[in-house]
Parts: sequence; structure tokens; C-alpha cells
Amino acid sequence: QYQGIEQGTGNSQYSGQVTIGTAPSYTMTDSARGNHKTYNLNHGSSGTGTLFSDPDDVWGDGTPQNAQTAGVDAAYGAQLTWDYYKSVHGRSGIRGDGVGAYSRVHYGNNYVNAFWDDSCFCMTYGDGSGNSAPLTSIDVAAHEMTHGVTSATADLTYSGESGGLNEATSDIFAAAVEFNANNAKDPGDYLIGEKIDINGDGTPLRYMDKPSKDGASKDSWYSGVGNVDVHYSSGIANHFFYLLSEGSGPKDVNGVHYDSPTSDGLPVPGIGRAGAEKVWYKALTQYMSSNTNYAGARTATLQAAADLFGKDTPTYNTVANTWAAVNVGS
Ligand code: ASN
Ligand code: ZN
Ligand code: CA
Repeated sequence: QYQGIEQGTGNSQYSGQVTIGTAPSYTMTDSARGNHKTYNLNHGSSGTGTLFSDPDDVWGDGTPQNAQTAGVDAAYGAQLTWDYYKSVHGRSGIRGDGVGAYSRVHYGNNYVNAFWDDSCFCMTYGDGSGNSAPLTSIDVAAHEMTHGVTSATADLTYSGESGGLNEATSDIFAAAVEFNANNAKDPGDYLIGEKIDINGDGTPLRYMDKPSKDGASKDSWYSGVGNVDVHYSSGIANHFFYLLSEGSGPKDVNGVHYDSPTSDGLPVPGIGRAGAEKVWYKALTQYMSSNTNYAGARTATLQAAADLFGKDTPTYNTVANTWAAVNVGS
């Protein structure tokens, strides 16, 4: 598939040994994916720092002490996200124009976050607490890169209910990319940030099956939810996506037990993750716009479901019933 394209061997922190793009020889440049580049900020907080380069094309050693390791994880996450959008949705790059973005790792000191920035068309990763738990897992990379896709499509305003939908879109495709990657060291799940130990006690940052497990995220809609932090109002759409994918359970996915309660107490069957991904992507790219709220997201996904599966089909009706399960009505 990538014959003639330079690829090196990377020893990542979270995903084992992986292959990354390294052309021209040898820099961390992915010539198969829009020349996406990965830079080492070396604890700086502006500019691009230094493009990772290496004489023998073997990168990182799987530990955070080796500066290349975070670069490997970030480059691998960007590669997987690119491949997911291309193979599942036929989208070539963040803007759909085949042009790569770039990643920057080792941002600042003990920086416990990662972010997408529209102005540089780039994403940035901190090293986490103690500079040892970089925020470079597959799901975090896919979350940040998806902020770029959202900006290029629905451009959901990052506040109020549209902000929650923006955040949820990043979590939804973070989970989708992680499942699609099928990496043995980081198998797919409906958890966000389970690898980066952001809470210091082994718990993930967010749970899509029951978002309130984090102590702050919302499981279902209520009037006024637009006033809560977008990383918590996102819970409603994350929960919708979980229920639409898997149903209300109980169910085991990759050995993790999920039991996802519905707000109306009625069970929902799910349509499978692949269908749920198609519905959300089509809704995002064709039917949502900057001020879409939860009621608008319901309409958008029903339009998408009608296109994909037909109006008033069982699948279409399951989409409607799943919104009712998170208290979003007509
Ligand atoms: N990591 C965070 C996010 O992508 C950064 C932020 O709050 N914008 O949501
Ligand atoms: Zn985000
Ligand atoms: Ca995950």
C-alpha cells in the first residue's frame, strides 16, 4: 500500500512498536498522509521547535525519558486518525483536501493537556504530570485532530450546547479511531484517556457509557445544560453515541463491562458502532452548523439516518428513541 514511501520503526509509550512515516530520510514526516510532520518543542511553548530527525530510522524506546517516544505516539495517533477518516468516511485529511497538519510534543513543563489550534492548523501535547505521562494516547490524538475536522465542517461554536456537541464529536471519533486502529496494547473502548493516568489513580478522563461516572459530566439533557463546561455537556451526546452503538446493555466490550442507563428507563437496542459513526459523520458534515444545539443535533442525525437507512425504518426509529433515552425530544 505504501510501497516506495519511507517508513521507520517507532517504539511508542502507549501502543507498542509501530510504523511511522519518516521521509525525507529520516525526519518524522508522513509522506503518505499529506506530509504531516511531528516537532519537538523541547519544553518551549511557541513556534515549532525542531522537526524530529534520526540517523538509523528507529525512533523512541517506549519510555518518556527518551524524547522521541512522545513524538512516535503523536505521529502514530495522527496516522491512525488520517487513516480512519480516509477509509471509513472517504475524507482525505482534516479539511478533506489531502493536506497534512503538524504535531508538537513536549510543550512546556508538566503540562497536563493537549489541544488543537485552528490558527496554526496544528495540535500540541503536554508531557503530563512529572513530565512522564504525555497526553499522546490514540484517543487523545484523535480527539484533538477531530477538533480540526469539526472546524472545517460544522464549525460548532465552542460554548453552550454547540460547544458540548463540538467536544462530543471529538470524543466520538476518538473512540471510533481507537477501535479502528485495533492496536493490541490500546484496544478500542468507550473511555477517553484511559492510558494517560490524568487523575493519578488509573481512572480515565471520560466515560461514554455513563458520563456522570467522572463526577461532572451529564448523562442526559436538561434546560440550562448550555451553561456547564463544554467538556461536561458533551456527556449527553457521548451517551447518545454509546447507546446508539451498543444499546443500553448490560454488555461487555473488549472485556470491559458496560451498563448504560437511559433517562426514560426504556431500553434501546443500538444499531452497531459502524452505523452510529456514519450517522454522526454525515450529520456533522452535512446537517450541523455553528449554532446547532441538542435539538438541532437530533434533527441532523435523523436527516442523516434517513439518507443512510431510509425514513421510518427500524434504524431511523432507533436513532429517535436513543435521543429520547438521553432526554432530547422533538
Ligand atoms: N484538551 C482540551 C480539548 O481538546 C483542550 C481544551 O479545553 N480546548 O478539549
Ligand atoms: Zn476537546
Ligand atoms: Ca480510549
